[in-house]
Amino acid sequence: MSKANVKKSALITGITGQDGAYLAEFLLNKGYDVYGFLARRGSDTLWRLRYLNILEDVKLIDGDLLDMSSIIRALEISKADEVYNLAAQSFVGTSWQQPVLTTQVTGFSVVNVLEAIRLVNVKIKFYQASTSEMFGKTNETIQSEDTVFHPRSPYGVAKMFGHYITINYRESFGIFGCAGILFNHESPLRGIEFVTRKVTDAAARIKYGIQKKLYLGNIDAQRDWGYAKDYVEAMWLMLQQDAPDDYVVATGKTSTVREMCETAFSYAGLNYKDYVEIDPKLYRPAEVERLLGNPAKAKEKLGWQHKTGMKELIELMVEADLKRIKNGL
Ligand code: NDP
Ligand code: GDR
Repeated sequence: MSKANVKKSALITGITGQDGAYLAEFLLNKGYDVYGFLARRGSDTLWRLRYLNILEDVKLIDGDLLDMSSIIRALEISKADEVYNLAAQSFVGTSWQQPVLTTQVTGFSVVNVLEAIRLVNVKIKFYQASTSEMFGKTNETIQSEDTVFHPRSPYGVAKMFGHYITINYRESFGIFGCAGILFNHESPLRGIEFVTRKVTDAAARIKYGIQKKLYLGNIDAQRDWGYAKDYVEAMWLMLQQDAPDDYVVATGKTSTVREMCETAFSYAGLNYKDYVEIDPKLYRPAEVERLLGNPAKAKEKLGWQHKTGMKELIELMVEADLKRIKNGL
């Protein structure tokens, strides 16, 4: 078999998460052997892989990002050409309740993966899931790769470590490491604790009369929301370039949580003002008020562009939640 015909192998950490599941589906469709790094939990975490009907197609390897030996083992078993490091404690709110764990898992463990790559095979290409949360309290109205970071949460600070250690291993050891600075991206597979899914789930429950009110925190916060399914393609594209680099991935449009609620509830035939109440306990100790990404570099260099805007995204999420609740799930 010629080199071009050899199947590529990818290892995804965080395969049970929203992005991990969509990326696994995307890479399987590209003909990859897909390995997933699976943390041991007390309960089942495979529902997203089942939802996409790919559980049988991915190969799962037990491991935890905090245990470098398990990462080395996973690299050896998978013989990965590409590693996508998506695992993290990714909920910003929890990062104030569990700052040490968040620092270790979301931040320090990135160096575990990079060290494992350096030891096993420096030719493995590496994707790090960086985030717009690193911009935090920014003065720039639109954020790009050149915008100064000012993270506002332990999560954002931990992600900055992951970001810079990726750049450092690229500059120190020539590792093909890319950091994707992704803005918020959502889907029907989004965890229920994140605001979009909390809202779309509530709109569907209220529609079916099984919930009365929806309590939210700061609904004036603005986010640049895109569709996770679009965004995983950008991750892959970064690792297919001639040289490693870092890219902002965003839609270039921002909306308030309030506008997102309006979209979700009106799709369900409801007025959000009749149901949404503010609970001050849901305000964060330090908020990221406004995020808006400039995806020009990703467009120019990767040929990547978002396909799904906020309205279409939220509507497809409400549709999925309505269907799920109707089916008693
Ligand atoms: P999720 O929270 O849905 O998924 C996180 C994944 O990390 C889960 O598979 C989880 O496993 C796994 N994980 C957590 N701790 C460990 C550990 N110690 N060892 C191994 N695996 C672990 O996140 P998303 O899919 O939304 O995001 C993917 C990545 O992208 C994250 O790093 C996130 O911070 C980042 N990001 C996300 C954005 C978004 O808008 N979605 C935007 C920018 C960046 P388990 O299921 O067992 O808990
Ligand atoms: P974020 O997403 O913090 O941007 O991080 P989240 O959906 O949690 O919050 C977005 C904004 O909504 C405001 N908000 C609420 N948020 C939640 N979760 N619940 C509420 O009730 C509520 N009310 C208002 C928040 O204050 C915030 O301003 C996500 C995660 O996926 C990160 O891992 C990722 O890095 C960033 O997106 C980009």
